[in-house]
Amino acid sequence: MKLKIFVIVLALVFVAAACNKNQPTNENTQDNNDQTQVEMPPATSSTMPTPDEPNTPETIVNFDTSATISMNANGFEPSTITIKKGSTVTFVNNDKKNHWPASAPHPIHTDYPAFDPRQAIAASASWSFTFDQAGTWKFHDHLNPSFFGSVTVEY
Ligand SMILES: [Cu+2]
Repeated sequence: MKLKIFVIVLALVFVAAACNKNQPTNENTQDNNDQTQVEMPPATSSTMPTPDEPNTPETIVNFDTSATISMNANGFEPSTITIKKGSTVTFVNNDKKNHWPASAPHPIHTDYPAFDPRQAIAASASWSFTFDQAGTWKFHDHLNPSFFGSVTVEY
């Protein structure tokens, strides 16, 4: 009988020891959490391709070009153009009269408010505007709205 009691006591000691071992095991779990945090940088590195994606549009923006639209007695020439986003269009007044290129609609120019020199362009003078918003922007001559055209801005 004493042996059985001794064995039971031993068993209890082992159980207690096992419980003590569980605490270090919990610490190991915390270590595993640390390892999980260490695994975060690889997750961040897997996010690396995402910064590469914005680089693609940036590269397209670097296709920055310029275009010229002549303003003469017959209107705009060319009256319709397509450009890359970020391109600059120069409106050159080749007429003897003033001209005033501006965004639709006349007379408030609210489609693309910045697309408006807010003053007439004198003969032989010019006005440049950089289109940084994609879309098709209709424009007209504010001094002669029967002259009109459009600028299509692509990404
Ligand atoms: Cu107008």
